Amino acid sequence: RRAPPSQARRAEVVFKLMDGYLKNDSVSLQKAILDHVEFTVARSRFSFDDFEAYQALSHSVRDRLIERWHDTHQYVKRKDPKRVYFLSLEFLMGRSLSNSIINLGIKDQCVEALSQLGFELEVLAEQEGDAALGNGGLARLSACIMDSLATLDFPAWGYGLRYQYGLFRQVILDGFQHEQPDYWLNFGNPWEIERVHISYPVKFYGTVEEEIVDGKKFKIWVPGETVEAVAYDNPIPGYGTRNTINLRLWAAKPSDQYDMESFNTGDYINAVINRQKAETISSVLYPDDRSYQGKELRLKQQYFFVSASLQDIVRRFKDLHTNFQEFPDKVALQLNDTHPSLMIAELMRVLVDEEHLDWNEAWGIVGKAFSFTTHIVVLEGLEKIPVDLLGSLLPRHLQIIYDINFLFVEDLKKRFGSDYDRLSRMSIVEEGPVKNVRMANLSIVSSHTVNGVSQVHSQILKTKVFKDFYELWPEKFQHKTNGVTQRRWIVGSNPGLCGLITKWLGTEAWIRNVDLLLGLRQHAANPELQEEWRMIRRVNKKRLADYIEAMSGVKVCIDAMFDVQVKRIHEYKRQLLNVLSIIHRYDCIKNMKKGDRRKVVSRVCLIGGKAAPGYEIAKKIIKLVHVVAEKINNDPDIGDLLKLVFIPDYNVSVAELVVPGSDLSQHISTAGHEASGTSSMKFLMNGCLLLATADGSTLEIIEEIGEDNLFVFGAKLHEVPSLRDKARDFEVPRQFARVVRMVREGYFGFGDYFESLCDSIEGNGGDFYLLGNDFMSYLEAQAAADKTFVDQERWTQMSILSAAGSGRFSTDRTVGEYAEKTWGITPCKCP
Ligand code: CJB
Repeated sequence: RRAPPSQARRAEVVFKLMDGYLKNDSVSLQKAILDHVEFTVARSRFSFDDFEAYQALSHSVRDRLIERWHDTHQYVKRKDPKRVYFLSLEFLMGRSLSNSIINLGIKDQCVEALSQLGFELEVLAEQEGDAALGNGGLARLSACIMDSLATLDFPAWGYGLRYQYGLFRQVILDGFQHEQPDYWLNFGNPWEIERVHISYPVKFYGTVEEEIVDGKKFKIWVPGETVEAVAYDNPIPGYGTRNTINLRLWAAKPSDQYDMESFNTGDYINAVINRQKAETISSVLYPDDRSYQGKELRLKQQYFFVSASLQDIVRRFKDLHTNFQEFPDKVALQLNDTHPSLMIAELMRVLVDEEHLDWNEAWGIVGKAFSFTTHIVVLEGLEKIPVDLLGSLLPRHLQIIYDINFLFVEDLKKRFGSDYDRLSRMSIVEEGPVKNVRMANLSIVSSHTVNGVSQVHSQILKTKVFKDFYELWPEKFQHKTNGVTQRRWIVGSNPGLCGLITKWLGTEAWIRNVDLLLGLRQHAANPELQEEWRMIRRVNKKRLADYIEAMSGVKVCIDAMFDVQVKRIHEYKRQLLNVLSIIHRYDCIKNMKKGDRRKVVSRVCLIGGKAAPGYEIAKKIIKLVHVVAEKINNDPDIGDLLKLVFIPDYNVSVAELVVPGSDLSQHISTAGHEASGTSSMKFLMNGCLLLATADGSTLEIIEEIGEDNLFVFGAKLHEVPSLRDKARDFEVPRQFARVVRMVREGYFGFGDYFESLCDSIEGNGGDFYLLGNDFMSYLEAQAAADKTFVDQERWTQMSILSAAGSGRFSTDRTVGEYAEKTWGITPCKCP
């Protein structure tokens, strides 16, 4: 056999053949598209439809991403800086085509290349389905963070799971939510690269045994089942830089490793079928964003993700290093909530059982590597794993967690003596009828930093949820206010506003340096800017109105105020408060003298969001929106004064249409319940005014743009506990009692069905979320919004000031803070 050519010889050949990088002029792009039509999509160059054109364009764009992605990897590998690994079980990426084209800076060329072939970029972009591998805020935040990490040139990786079924499709039948599977890979996914050669075995079940190596005892885990994790890579391009980072998602495949026995039993067909079951591990995303406790499959998903990611990270580390003491100098492991927190026990297992480090040495490394972000505000929301379940699926990990806890509690005893209440609150293992591992406690004990996702959330963590831990380790606690990326949420989804901002700031630099948006403040009262601003907003409203009509059949007038609440349906987010106020508005209009109606500000109320499949109350809220909408929209007496429309199947790409077209958006959670909230930031960037409670990141928005520039209402955080205590004696306002009665008594039909919903806000000891209490101040805020809307100059000025003040809420700022204060990483820009 001939010897393979040396690297240098191969490079020589490649360079001789290569004509530089792929070109980005429109002719080169056109040729690339046609080649992909013919050879990738396997259709004739002379005849292909929109979907095939989308596929070919996506592959052409992907080729360009891959070049940059390779270069970034090679460069970062050579430089070997400390890298951050962002570990999240959920990424809500949405569509990739437009975002990639924008970040590569090739939009105009693509438009031109396509137009000569008879296609429109916007139409092709619509062909793409959403990658909805996440539930809500936490998952979308992960996606925005990836965009900022790439744009700011940070050496970073994202790790997640490649679910075959993303978040369910919401179908509304007769006003009720039904869940349909989202088999998003049906038509292929041009944005991922399958890496069949990058795969790792992941073990489950089995027993723990001892082995002796060089006279020392070590534990070894003998697994009962092994599945294979295969990597799927998703290049994430930065904007205005060549840096393109990787989001590696794992898919489960059957393993060949321990299969012989099952195939030798003679039942070949069943053996094949059983093997195939391995794939179920990564098959479906859990659709409830708050509770999956005690589910074996969920725990399997978590460990599958953790084990594969850590094997990959350790392999990369060992490529260049032999001494594990250097691990924390090269690796920052970011836990996005507790979902990946099993990695703590896994890293201990790898270091102690496989690498044969001392426990203390290993524990020192773990403590320097991990940082932990929690997105939960209330103690009851924290994740727990039943000890029995953990012990059967991951016997060695349970031992390790017990050992970590033993040493931790021993330390606590030295410090707090016999304060057993405190010890039992802080213990990683919760005693009780069902013993649980408290994943947040494990994460805090093992991480060097812990943070909340807004200022007030971080404060609540210190004073309530993790008070004991804060008293023990005040230096561990940090705060990092969330953000969103302006690349997707202005440049991509609101090109009109993007152009206008660039024109008035005289530069595009704000797309990378979003603080420059502050420059808009000085022009906020300028009538010329105001006029242009309103025109852009009108075009966006028209686009949204067309969508509403196409989807619901309801014609809406774009002169009306578009008033929007889109987010997951939760009692604490109080969509019910919104519906009740809409009923009140309807009732008031009905009871008005005809002449007075001229003063009514027309509203189009839009509500959208998914309810977790098992969340009955949330599903009833969706039905209520529908019955109320049915009544109002078909009342000839009301006409354009009020419309209510439910936006079905709310997702990232629907948000891209809704956000730029909204006048007013509502963020009305009971104070103390929204950790941060990020959709408010997208609306803010787009110049939509906020109607909000003083909760989560809204408090910081108020600080930034001033209370005069949004509509704030409702109980304050410090008032909530005493209001709850007094709830039984609280006399609800008659307006509130009246609208609840209308629902209860069947004014909109389905009275019986809504009884439990009404009880949740009126029953004995009910109204935990204080709807009755906040109702009047909510109506006042609504009235203030109406009054301001009539004064379009004032409204537009507030709108401009909102966008101008939104820079602080970019993930560029968030990520910069994490890099400096938590991860200890610096940019590594690929030349
Ligand atoms: N959040 O989306 C989720 N899922 C959870 O399981 C817990 C919290 C949300 O995370 C967002 C990102 O930090 C926050 O903005 C939001 O307030 C929180 O509810």
